[in-house]
Amino acid sequence: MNIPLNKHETEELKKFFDEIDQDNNGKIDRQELKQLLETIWGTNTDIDINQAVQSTFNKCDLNQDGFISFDELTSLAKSDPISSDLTEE
Ligand SMILES: [Ca+2]
Ligand SMILES: [Ca+2]
Repeated sequence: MNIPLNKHETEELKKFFDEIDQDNNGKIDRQELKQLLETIWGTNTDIDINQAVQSTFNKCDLNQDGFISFDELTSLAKSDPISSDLTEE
């Protein structure tokens, strides 16, 4: 599946990306993703956040440089409903 996001979806995704990208360097690192998940799930959760971070990176970090770029997040949003779940927070 390769459906282009419409303008609205791209803007929403960009906002979401900017929220995660706390140091505004244009890419999401593991620490930033971890903080996001801790914000969503809290620290008193049965979910293994480190594991979730790892599996998210396995899925998102297409060029495996250790960061998730906006392009990579966009690709994920097009192919995997998990990120639209997150944006519905
Ligand atoms: Ca960053
Ligand atoms: Ca990457």
